[in-house]
Formats: sequence, C-alpha cells, structure tokens
Amino acid sequence: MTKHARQYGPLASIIATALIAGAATPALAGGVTAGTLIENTATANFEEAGTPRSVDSNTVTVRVDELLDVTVTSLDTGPVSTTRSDAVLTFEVTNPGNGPEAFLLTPEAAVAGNDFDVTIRGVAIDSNGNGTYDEGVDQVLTGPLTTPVLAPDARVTVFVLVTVPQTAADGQTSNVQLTAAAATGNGAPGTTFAGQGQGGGDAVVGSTGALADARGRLSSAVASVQLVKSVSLRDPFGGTSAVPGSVATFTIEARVSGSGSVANLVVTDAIPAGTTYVPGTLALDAGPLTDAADADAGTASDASGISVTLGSVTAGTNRSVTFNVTIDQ
Ligand SMILES: [Ca+2]
Ligand SMILES: [Ca+2]
Ligand SMILES: [Ca+2]
Repeated sequence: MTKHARQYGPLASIIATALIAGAATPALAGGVTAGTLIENTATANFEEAGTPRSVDSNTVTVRVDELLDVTVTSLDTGPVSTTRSDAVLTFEVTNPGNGPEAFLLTPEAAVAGNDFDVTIRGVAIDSNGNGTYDEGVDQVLTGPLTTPVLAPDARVTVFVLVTVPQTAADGQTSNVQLTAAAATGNGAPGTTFAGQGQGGGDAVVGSTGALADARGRLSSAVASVQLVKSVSLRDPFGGTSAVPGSVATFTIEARVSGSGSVANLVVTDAIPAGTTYVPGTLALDAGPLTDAADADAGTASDASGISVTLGSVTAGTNRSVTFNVTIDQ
C-alpha cells in the first residue's frame, strides 16, 4: 500500500511538470498533447545498518489519450444585411482538444422562427486566411463537408454561402446554423473510441460532446418602388373642366421605400390619346428638363412619351416627374 501510494505522489508531480512545460509553448486548451507518454519511477531511500541505500520501483507509463472537443462561433458582428441575392455568413471552428482532428460541417437553413429560409449554395474555407470570402480563391468544400485537420487549439474560418429568396420582405430575418462534429466521432462526454486517438491511444469525447453549433443571422434589406400618378386640369375659362383646349398637368411620384436602394430606376409614360404634349414642360422635382435626348435625365415627345432616368435611388426618397398635355381641340 505504501509503495502504491508513493507511486502516485511522484506521478502527480510529473504530470504537473509536464503541464508547466507545456505552458512554455502555446497553451493547449486540451492539456497535454495526445499520445504523450508520461513515465514515472518511484525511489525509496532508507538506511540499513547505518548505510544509506535506495531502491527504485518499476516504471509506470501512461499514454495521454486524445480528447475530442470543438467550438463554433459566428464571426459576424451583427445581422448580415442583404438584398434578395447572394450573401455570406462567417463562422469560426476551433479545435480545443489535445490532438489533431478534422471536423464535419453541416449547415442548416431551416431554423425555427425564421421569417424566410435561404438556399445554401456551399461551404467554403478561408484558404488565404484574410477573414473574408474570396470567390475563386477560398476553397469551396465538396463531398463530405470537412475542415482540414486542425492541430490542437488551431482554428479555421468557415463561410456559409447562401442565396436569399425573392420572397424575403424588407426587415425580415433568417438564422443559418452551422454544426461541426469531430470526424472521429461525438457523443456524451467520456464516450471512448478505442485506439482512434493520436499516437494509437484512445479518443475520448470531451466536455463539448465533440459537437457544437452556432447561428449566423441575416436581415433582408429590400427597397420597393411605388408609382403614384395624379392629374390637375386648367380649362380655357379659368376652371378645372376637361374640355378641348384644357391643359392637364400629370404628376408621377416615384416613392422608394424599405431599406437600401433601387438601381437603374426609369420612369416612362405615354402621351394619352386625344392629347398633345406641351413642349418644354417636362420637369423632375420641379427642375425643368429639356425634351431632347441630352445630358439631362429626361426626354419627351408626342410620339415617344416621356422618359426620366432616376438611376440609383435610396429608400426613403420620393422623386416627382411632371409634364403637361393639352386636350386636343
Ligand atoms: Ca484526432
Ligand atoms: Ca479569404
Ligand atoms: Ca433632355
């Protein structure tokens, strides 16, 4: 019993020494590296008939098993604002275990509570390590979606590439979940995979269950356009009747609402039958435009109607186009 107890004392101190030695190199979340052999021999010192003597025990060797652990975090600073188009969610997968391990990745778009679900286009690894997705540079994973083998404490940035559906309305949100699982296996902490650890030892599931997930969030930013047309009349007698010779002023208001902006916005209108365009009356936000196709935003003619190019318009902006026609005599 005494000898047995003596073996544990030095063994404990040797483990402590190993941990301290490990602290000199980058600290490992999983502790002593898997496959490390911890050896211990106890020594007993005593006197026999006044002569100091010592005797060594047999050597006990312990091989450190591999702990399987994983963490996943979202690296997006907040909801990723997106239009109805492609978007990228950024995650980080870390190996906090004590042995090299690859991790199987599973993205999931259908998360409870979503206003809309994205389509997942792919999962990519940040091959050039710059933290942003570079199409054609960063490796898009194929087949089993698996990270490279990560050394203990190593991490990798993972991109989930998604397409936002056309049905997503402004302000709606959607979560996308990324799950990572140790390639060797996962399960309840303490689950053992015999002989599958680094260096031929066992692989043992750690406190994370060797399975972790995180969610990234998308916020749909969609701009929409509403066109509101109105007319005011001025007849030849100073009234507001629609009679031959009356002048009709049309106002077309383009109201851009929601978030973000719309691009290439062009407002067109035909000159109504039975009326004639009044040359020089086209205006944008009360500023006159020439009828000719030239440097300004507008063109107008009786045959082709009016056209005003507004280009990119930010949500929350209203633009107003006006022109006059006369009711034919
Ligand atoms: Ca491993
Ligand atoms: Ca990159
Ligand atoms: Ca013009």
